[in-house]
Amino acid sequence: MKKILFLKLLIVFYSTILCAVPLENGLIAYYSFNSDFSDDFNAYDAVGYNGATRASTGGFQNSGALLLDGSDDYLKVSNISFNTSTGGANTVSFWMKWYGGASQMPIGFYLQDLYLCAGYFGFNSANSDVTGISDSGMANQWVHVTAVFYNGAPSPSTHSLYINGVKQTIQKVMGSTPYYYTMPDYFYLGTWSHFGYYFGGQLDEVMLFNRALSDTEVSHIYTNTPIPEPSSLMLLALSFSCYLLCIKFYNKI
Ligand SMILES: [Ca+2]
Ligand SMILES: [Ca+2]
Repeated sequence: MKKILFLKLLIVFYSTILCAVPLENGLIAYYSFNSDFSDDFNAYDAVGYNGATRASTGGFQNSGALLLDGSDDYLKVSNISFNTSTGGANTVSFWMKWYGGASQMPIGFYLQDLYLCAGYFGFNSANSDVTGISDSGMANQWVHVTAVFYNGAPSPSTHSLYINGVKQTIQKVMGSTPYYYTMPDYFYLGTWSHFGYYFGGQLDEVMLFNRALSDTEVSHIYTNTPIPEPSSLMLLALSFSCYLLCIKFYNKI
């Protein structure tokens, strides 16, 4: 009886720890903007330009967010490794408070980006194109965005866009035939490789993954806590050590 109770407690304890483990499979970089522009998961720290700053409140759990003026502010991250394999994909996830300005890019890579233009929001590939949705209801409020960039030209059959955790029905709503560009080894927040189209508003909890996320994973990110600080990762390591010790102890009961 004593053994069974102990085993049950052990299972509950370890299950709790495991459930607290966030989504880290394929995570490349994570920016909480809670104190600066550093990468909270890896070492791909961002550099701000032209006055890019932080809002001390706002964003996820009012923890502070990136603030861009819509005139020339942007952030750049260099020497980052995206998935460039055939059939592969990269995913970006973030909270966005867009101030409603025309023709703006919250995130851009080479000539592929997310574009707010002419009443639409979605994937752009430098051909005056948008594969996406209406931007109705998106201005001046916090909206959670997840975009899956498949390694190919933007298409409703390969790319995915989620708003507040819900997969959207995207279509080519603007422009000519989308192009495909290989993912570069950098990205921008607030513009793209050719500059301009500066985003005015706030961004928070920016996460980049080197794979396509599932619907369930996107929902998890939307509703769940952010990636833990290193201290939480240490807690996980300690819990595993505890687990091993408990097993040793259990064998002596
Ligand atoms: Ca934050
Ligand atoms: Ca500025």
